[in-house]
Amino acid sequence: MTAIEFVQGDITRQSVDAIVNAANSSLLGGGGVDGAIHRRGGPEILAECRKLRAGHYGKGLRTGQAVATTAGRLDARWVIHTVGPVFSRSEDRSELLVSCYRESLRVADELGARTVAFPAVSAGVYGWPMDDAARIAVGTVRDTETAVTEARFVLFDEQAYEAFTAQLR
Ligand code: AR6
Repeated sequence: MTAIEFVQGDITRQSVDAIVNAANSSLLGGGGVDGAIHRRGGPEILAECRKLRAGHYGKGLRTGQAVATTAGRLDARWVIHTVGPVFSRSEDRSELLVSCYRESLRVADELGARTVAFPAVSAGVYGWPMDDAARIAVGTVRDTETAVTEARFVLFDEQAYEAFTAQLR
């Protein structure tokens, strides 16, 4: 059984086995959560991302996939980078967002991570409406079989926190 927790705050301040990053397919950093993780985690994370790009991920990480690196100076063992879909009104991309959470949990299981912090993937720069992002995130984690014992959603602001907690009410 995975316990689902909600926290309003900064994901880079969490003490967990793995922190999920809302990355982009370049794996080379960006704004939002991604920028914050690389800033606080330090250059070790980017160095490992560059190695991934030089190896198996030469074309980048595909949308909906996930891959782990060190967590550098963060209070975690791993960062699991996943690439959310850009929201589209004309095309239903929700299966790709479902995949981000499933794949992140699969990678967490491979690593042996038991506590995992998630941001609201795709709900910032990528434009996904928060209520729908919350529904997909919580529903997918709840319905995925995993050895992770705690999935902690870390929401940056009150609106996001409210949208996520509403899913379990
Ligand atoms: N802790 C927790 N949540 C945060 C933090 C933080 N420190 N900072 C922002 N958020 P986003 P995306 C929230 O844009 O939509 C990057 O440039 C934020 O308020 O980080 O998947 C990447 O490189 C929002 O609710 O991710 C990609 O290019 C949520 O995290 C692109 O943005 C996700 O916002 C990915 O866009």
